[in-house]
Amino acid sequence: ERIPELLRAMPKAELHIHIEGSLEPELIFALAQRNGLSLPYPSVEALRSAYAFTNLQSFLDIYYAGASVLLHEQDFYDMARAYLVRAAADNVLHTELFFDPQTHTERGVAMETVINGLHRACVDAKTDLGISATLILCFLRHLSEESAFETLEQAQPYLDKIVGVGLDSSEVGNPPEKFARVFARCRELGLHLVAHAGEEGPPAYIWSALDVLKVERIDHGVQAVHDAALMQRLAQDRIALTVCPLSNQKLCVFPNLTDHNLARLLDAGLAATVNSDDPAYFGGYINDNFTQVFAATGMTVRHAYQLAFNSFEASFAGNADKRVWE
Ligand code: ES4
Ligand code: ZN
Repeated sequence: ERIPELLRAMPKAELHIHIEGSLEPELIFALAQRNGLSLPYPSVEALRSAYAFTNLQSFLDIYYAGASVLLHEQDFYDMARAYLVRAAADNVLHTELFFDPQTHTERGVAMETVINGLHRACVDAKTDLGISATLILCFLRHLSEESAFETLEQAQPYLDKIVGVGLDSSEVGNPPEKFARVFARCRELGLHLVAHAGEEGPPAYIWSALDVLKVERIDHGVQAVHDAALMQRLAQDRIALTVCPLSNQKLCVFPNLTDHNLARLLDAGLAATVNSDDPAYFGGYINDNFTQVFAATGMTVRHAYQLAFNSFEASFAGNADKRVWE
């Protein structure tokens, strides 16, 4: 009664949301119709009922298929706008949106189309929703280093519209080392760096995200509990983990939400945060992630305060925004 209300009303930052993963089935169908595309599902209900996943790859296959309805700048705007309206309703004050340009450029959609649509939604959100929103370009780790470099090249004219870069998609078999040179170049360009690591992959991938890629935050990172020295490193350096409880449950990282290790990470002094990952696919937005993981694991008001604090501390928002939040 009291804790769910606190969790909903609490100001928060969302740092791990794939904007393509916010595409609801209704919007997928509306965009398909608007763009004259036919989908391999007869209805919204049929598409939603296909959302039963056994691991990360089984989700990614359907997630990339859903994103194929995005063709025009307005499509990217409408997708981001819908998410930002929803986030504002959850008392999100600041958010950093991941986007996967290679999913679109490989289909012939221009980088300019993707970034301009998403960026315009971010600008409008500040004005009429009072929410600050920035963009993080993610490289798809199942594709080559060469493709990542080509993507960075295509994004070069728009770097003023991007706060950082990330690394996502199929983790196991695609270790951080594969992108060492791309991340070194991004670092020289002054971009912030994050990477998915330790979602399904081993603690070794978290170590190399930190020491080879030199990332500032780890996306997921829940496998860190299997390595005591890594836990100490993450706590000591206050490396944030952007944890996504419902994602972990739906992709069978933790078979049951009651098994989730979020409280254990916080109690070990790690800077964990709560995020929605792909809310249209995993059954909930950020407040659903908060209320469900708290209910399942018996977390406390102190945990809630710590998670809200961590989200702002770990954000890449500038000092101007941070002063307003104080
Ligand atoms: C993702 Cl849950 C997850 N993991 C890795 N890559 C992703 N892209 C979108 N969602
Ligand atoms: Zn993710």
